[in-house]
Formats: sequence, C-alpha cells, structure tokens
Amino acid sequence: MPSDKSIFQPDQKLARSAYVSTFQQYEESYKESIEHPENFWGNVAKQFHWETPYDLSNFNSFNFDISKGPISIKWMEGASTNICYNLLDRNIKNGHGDKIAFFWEGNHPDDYSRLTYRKLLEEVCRFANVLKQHGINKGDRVSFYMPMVMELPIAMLACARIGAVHSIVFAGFSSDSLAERMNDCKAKLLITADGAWRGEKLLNLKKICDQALDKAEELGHHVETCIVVSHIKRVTAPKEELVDDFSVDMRDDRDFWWHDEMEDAEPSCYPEWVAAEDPLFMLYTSGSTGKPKGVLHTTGGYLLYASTTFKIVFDYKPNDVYWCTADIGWITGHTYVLYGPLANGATSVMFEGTPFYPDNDRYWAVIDKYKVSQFYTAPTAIRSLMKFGDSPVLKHSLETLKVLGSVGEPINPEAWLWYYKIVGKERCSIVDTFWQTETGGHVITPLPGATPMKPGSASFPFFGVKPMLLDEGGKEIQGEGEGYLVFSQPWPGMMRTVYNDHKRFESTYFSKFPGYYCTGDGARRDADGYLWITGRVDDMLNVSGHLMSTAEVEAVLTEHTRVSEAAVVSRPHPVKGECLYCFITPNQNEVFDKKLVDELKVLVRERIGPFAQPDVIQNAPGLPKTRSGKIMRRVLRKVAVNDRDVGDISTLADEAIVDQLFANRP
Ligand code: 6R9
Repeated sequence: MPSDKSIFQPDQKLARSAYVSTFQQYEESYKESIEHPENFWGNVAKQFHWETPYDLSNFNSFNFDISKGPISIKWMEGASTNICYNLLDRNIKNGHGDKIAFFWEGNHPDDYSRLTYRKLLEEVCRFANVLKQHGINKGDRVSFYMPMVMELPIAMLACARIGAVHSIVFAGFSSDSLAERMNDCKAKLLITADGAWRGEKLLNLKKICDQALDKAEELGHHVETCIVVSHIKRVTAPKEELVDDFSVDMRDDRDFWWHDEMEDAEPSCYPEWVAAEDPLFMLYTSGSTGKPKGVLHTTGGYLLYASTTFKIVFDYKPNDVYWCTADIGWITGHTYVLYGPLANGATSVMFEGTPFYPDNDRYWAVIDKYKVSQFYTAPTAIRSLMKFGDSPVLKHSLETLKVLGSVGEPINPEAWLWYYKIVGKERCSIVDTFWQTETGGHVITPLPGATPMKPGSASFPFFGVKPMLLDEGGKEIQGEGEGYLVFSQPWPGMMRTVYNDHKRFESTYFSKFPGYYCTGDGARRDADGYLWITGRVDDMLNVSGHLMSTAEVEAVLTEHTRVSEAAVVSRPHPVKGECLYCFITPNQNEVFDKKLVDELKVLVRERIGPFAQPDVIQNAPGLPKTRSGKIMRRVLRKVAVNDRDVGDISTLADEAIVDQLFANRP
C-alpha cells in the first residue's frame, strides 16, 4: 500500500487546459482568497445578476467567538437576487436556452429523456405558479420525499423562484423520520411521487407519505397539501407483477396529482427578489444528541460557493458532460447535482437507478452512453463495484473521462488506486472532496490540474477556507500532527444556523473551541502539508456515507419493551466503510433470542430508515461502565472487532463484564 511518499501527478494534458494548472497558481489564488475575501468573491459575484447590488466595502462580516456575542455569518448583506433567475434566465439570456441541462436516465435503461435550459425554466415557472395557487409564499417551507425524477429539480427551483424554502428528506428515510422533519420545519406542503423502482424493488412512496402525514398530525402539525407525481405508469417495470398490486390512495381534501395541477399553469413567473441572506433551503443532518438538525443555507453566498467549487474542483468546461451519482436528498445532490452545475450552465446526467441494475456495469455503461467527462461518486459505491473485478469496467471505453470525484467518507488507498487505474486509466485526476452538509460545498480537496495526489488524502483547502488542527486543549498544531479539524474564518457557502434553534447551532459547532467552527472530524497533517481526514471524533457513525449518531440508534433500540439498555458503536466494514454493532441488555427475566434481534432490526428500519439497519446485535448482560456511570465505548469498539487488547480498564466499575462481552460475541 502506498505511504505518504507515493504521489501521483496530474496528467499533463489535463493540467495544461485546467482553470488552475499549477500548484503555484493554486497557492497564489489561495493566499488572495484568505487575505482579501471581498476581492476574490467579489470577482465571482460579477458574473451573476443582483437586483440590488452588493457593496464591496461591506462584502462580508462574521463573529465566530461566542464570548463576543451571537455567532453570525453574513455575505453581501443588503444585496438582493434570485438563485433560480441566475441558474436559468441568466443562462438563457447568454444564449444557452437550447443547451441540455439534464440528461435523465431512469432505473430501467429503456427510460431516458432530456431537458434544455429553456424547457426547464418553463416547467419551473409552471410549478412555481402551482405552488402559489396552493398558498405558498416567500419564506414558507415545502417538504420533499422524492425519487430522482425531473420533477424534483423542477420543484426545488420553483421554490427558489418564489422565495419558498425547500426541505428535502431522502426517500429512504422512514415515515417517522419524515413526520419528525415536517413537524420541525412546519412544512405547509409536501411533494412526492406515487412510487419508484430501485433495481427490481418497487417502493410505494405515497404510502410512506400518508403514514408520515398522519404522524405529523399526531405531533400537532397539519400539512395542508400533498402533490404527487405519477411516475410508475410512465416507466418500464422490471417486474410487471409488482405493478398489478400497486395502488395509491388520494385524499380529496389534501392530495393533488402533479399533472393535473400543471395542466393550466402559466409557463412564466416573475422571480421573487430575495435578500442575499434570506434562506434558500434547509437539510436535516444527524445530531450527536439524537434529534436531527435543520441545517440552514442562505441564497447569495451559497450561489457563489456552489458555482465556484463546481467549476474549479471538477474543472468543468462548456462542452463537458458531468455526472454526480448522489441522490438529491443529500447535500451532495443539492450542491453538485442541482445548484453548482446549473449555475455554470452545465450539462449533467441525473440518474434514478442503482449501480447494479440491470447489471453491475451500469455506471460504466451510462458514462459511455452520455460521454461523461466528470464522474462523482462515493467510496462505498466504488468498493461495492470493485468486488465484481475489472471486467465489467473494461467492457466500456470510458475514454471521455477526465476528472473522478469521491465524497462522503475517507477513501481507502486500495479503492483509490482501483478508481485511478481501472476506471481512470491513470489519466484522470481524482478529487477526494472533504465537506459536510454544514459546509455547503467542498472545503478540502485536490484541484485536478494542480494538486499532486496522494491516495486517501483530501489534501488542501479550497479557496477561502482556512483549516487548522487543534489539540484537546484548543492549542493550534503547527506542521505535522493530528488533531481536531476546525475552520477559523467563514467562506460564503457555510451554514448560517440550525433552523429555529440558533442556540443549538452555537453549541454544536462553536462551543468546543471558541473562535472556531468545529467540524467534528479529526485530521492529520503530513510532512508535505497534506491533510488526511481520520474520521469522526464525536459519537457519529458513517454507514455508506450516511451519517447517523449512536445516540439516535440507541434511543430507538431502548424503545423496545424488552430492552433495558443499549450501546451502539461503529465497526469497520469492507464495503459500507462502517457498520452498526449494537450491544443490548435485555430487561430482567427477559431472554435474548433471535426474535428480539429481528424485532430490533425492524424497529430501527421503521424509525430511521433501511440504511441504518444494524449488522450485529449482541447480548450484553451488562455494559462496561466507569464508576461515574459512563459507558466506555472504546472497550465496546474492541469487542466489536474481537481485539482483546482493550487497554486500561481500571476505571471500570466491573472489569469482569469485558470477558463476558467477548464470550458473548455472536
Ligand atoms: C458531503 C457529505 C459529512 C461527513 C464529514 C466526514 C465525512 C465526507 C469525506 C469525509 C473523509 C472525505 N466525509 N467527505 N471524510 N473524506 N472526502 O458527505 O456531507 O452527509 O454531512 O457528511 O462525512 O466525516 O464530517 P454529510
């Protein structure tokens, strides 16, 4: 395996034509971006339309130090704009009306379509008018529970056009999760589809929404309207027989079909000019105390940051075709399927399906079909495809590829090398992009024409981002070393608050080290200054790129009437990166049996979602607790990997528990 010493230089041809083509150029621009953010971002802002102009002398202001007052981050205060106008109308005015915005590729290879910028604008305006008819005004929240169909970006942009705030819930979450999120943001309207295929599996999304709408009602919140896209009838069914049993209930007073509503809607809609700091969207992310946080992003700064990172990190050029495989339900889909590409007038592929259907070469087939030049996916997908060997990849030419992206978790060097050699033919740059829902866009990443690559290292900060490593005491680690990854100044795309809970925003991100935004990740800096993300330092797990907290899973497990206590730790997993390993203490006089294990797995799926299902649930007659009652999680992590080298356990109230736990491993 390569060490810090193995460095891969960007391909010469790629470097020559890249926006940033040498490391020296990167360093110079970086310096400017840190020392004079108003010049750097002011230059970026010039290409966009501002209905009320920004003031360069007052371009940004912030306070990162709670001891000096409330945390606040502002860019271009006083300016007004509309992001939808900038993504669509502006590009059309610049002569790109007939350019393809999206190639849509369905779950089944026979289903595909395309949408130009002009047509997209027309559809967005129609739906914006539909939203208005249903009483949606500036500032209202609209929830989404959608598959990857064209109506999803259309409806998001329609929200942006009228100043409504979209709140997308990934359509793999359970009805409980959806209800909780709709209640938290007090959504007025929900947009969904009747159903969707994932490979050969048929999902009834409307049914999940019906349950969620009822549950929101129980929580005391009434969602007035639900708009439903009729999707199943228009696509090819991998299994006909499943369609025969498929049905949806529509409630007269609440549910409307998308196509009925769109029929008479006007194809034009004047954009609502909003302040640069008005909210654009919120997106929920797991919190270490259990309850999800509505991460709030605003308009002006997010536009600058999404567009610049997209252009520079993927080196997107006007004739390229770009493909990000992320679901729009995650931040990667927001910034790099929708906002970043459209802000650059790009042509993208939007994919509804899975990498394994109809065969495990689907990704490679789609790359050749659309002549994709930039491909952006997650390490978990790369690892799951590596399992099938090289031949599914080698069946396709992949000659149009130039940049390969990775996101969601650290990429292990073995997967990196496979991606680089087999997929990228040692000619493509790999951009290992580190960022978070909270950061809005890439914050640590190589640049494809400029940064010599080290497999597994996210390398250097993007423009405007100032990372630091701190030790436990908050002292800065200079040079080589490992510590907490923090940022000391804001960049335009970072979150502004937790929706309706600014205190939680401050305590989660700014209280550990006053004066710094704390990522919750650890990182190491090597002798060459490269940053290596070492993973979460809080009680968070990253399963296939989905972040969740141990606390939220534990809360679900202990809901079961037969369970007294539960502790969850992460265990390394060859494909998923990490998986959930759960310790369960049953109530007195209860037995630990297969029935209990099965019920707990179902419970977690129902409460959180299928992606959270535990891999292992083990019987723990007792948990390793210190005398002060704290669970010693590092011991549980050792049990999970069967490593007897548990270290010092002298502070445990009962050391004998440890042997018992090893003996009980399933
Ligand atoms: C974009 C996204 C954020 C967490 C983050 C970190 C992990 C993401 C990474 C990475 C190492 C990378 N993470 N990208 N770790 N290298 N290139 O994934 O957002 O869902 O909020 O997750 O994911 O732990 O803190 P989000």
